[in-house]
Amino acid sequence: MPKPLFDQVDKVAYEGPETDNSFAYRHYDPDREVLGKAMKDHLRFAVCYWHNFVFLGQDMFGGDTFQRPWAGREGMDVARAKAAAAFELCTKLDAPYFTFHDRDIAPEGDSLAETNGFVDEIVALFATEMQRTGVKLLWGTANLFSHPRYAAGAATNPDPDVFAYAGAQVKKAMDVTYQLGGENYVLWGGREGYDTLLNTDLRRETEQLGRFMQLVVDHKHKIGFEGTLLIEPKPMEPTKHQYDSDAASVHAFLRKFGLEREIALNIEVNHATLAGKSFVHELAYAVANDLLGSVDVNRGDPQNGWDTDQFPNSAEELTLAFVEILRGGGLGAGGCNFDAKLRRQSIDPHDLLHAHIGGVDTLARGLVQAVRLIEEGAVDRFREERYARWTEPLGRDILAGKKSLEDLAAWVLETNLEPTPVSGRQEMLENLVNRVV
Ligand code: XUL
Ligand code: CO
Repeated sequence: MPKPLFDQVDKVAYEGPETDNSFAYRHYDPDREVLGKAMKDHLRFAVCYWHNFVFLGQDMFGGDTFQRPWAGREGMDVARAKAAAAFELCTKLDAPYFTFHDRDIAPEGDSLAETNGFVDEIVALFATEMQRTGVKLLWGTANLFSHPRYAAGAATNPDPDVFAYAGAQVKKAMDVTYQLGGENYVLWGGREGYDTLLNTDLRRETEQLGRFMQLVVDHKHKIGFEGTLLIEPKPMEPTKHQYDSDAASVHAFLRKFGLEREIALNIEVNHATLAGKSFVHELAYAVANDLLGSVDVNRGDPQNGWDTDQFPNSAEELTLAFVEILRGGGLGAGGCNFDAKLRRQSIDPHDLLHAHIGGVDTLARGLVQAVRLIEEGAVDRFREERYARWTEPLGRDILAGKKSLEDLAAWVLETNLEPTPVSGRQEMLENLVNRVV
């Protein structure tokens, strides 16, 4: 039995908003019924492997800072120690799910065969731990961005050998995700983009990416994986421009290759803001186009423009997010994956507990407040009334394709039509939101 990493805590439990215990949930009450469903089944939150067990606090100006038993060490012993810590963190947080990249869980060997062997060993350990603890896999994914072979992209690489290698890696990552009962499989195209158009054939690279996605879809059906395939949009970083920029660009890509019924979206907060959009916009776009699969929850910092991947702490932002998610019928087989990392000075392992506790409580508050806003009904009623005239004959006929521009021109001239402006009432609606947050 390895020594516990979080030795000050046995279990984080719900103690209510008044508790002074910083290792307790104040809002996340897993079995509390919300809209006829347990809170834990709305949130389906996940602990990610990479930020918690791989990242050690380095930034572009300095090396590792975190106090971890594996700092400065590598190899399979370290991989086993990280797996033990991962299941310790999940069980202590009562997290129903975890997520990982293939290269988070085991080191690269001298050949793909050796690397796959390392992956298999840790996957077998995961299977035992999942059985023992009841923690489940929300999604798996492949890291197609860290190794130097992917510097010019994976599927979009000018060299088909790299495409082949990426294909082999994704096949393995999908196979083990399926083996572990993963509920989704995520594709984030970290280096599928360009740093300069001077060396980039954009048309060709897009075709390559489309072919790659089709191969992923084919493999899913071949192995009988029933989980959802998800693309995670992000506009840049590490590339200057990433093809999967935002929900709308991924939608256009999916339609171009006829994949819009095969692949959904994993929307990440800080990727949305990096794209100059809001999280709630990206969710609304996904919901409006039946593409919402799952979410990566985190936040950026309003003062800098990059992907800081901080733990979410704005209940207001998450309230509006949950309004969209609930409008779309909830997250289904998706969940809320904490794609978030500690700050460089938060060096104690227990900071991982504080970070997740705050994040989970913020999600819980967002959910409850969204339900309050929906149940109060005034915002939805206002929205509905705003469009009510589209259910009258003129609106209905326009949408049904029964009116040409000539018909409309004749109607306007005949009736001397002059539309009456009405207020959009933005401030009043904002006041309604402020009543619940
Ligand atoms: C990177 C990012 C990834 C994906 C999975 O910004 O969000 O960790 O979530 O590859
Ligand atoms: Co992410």
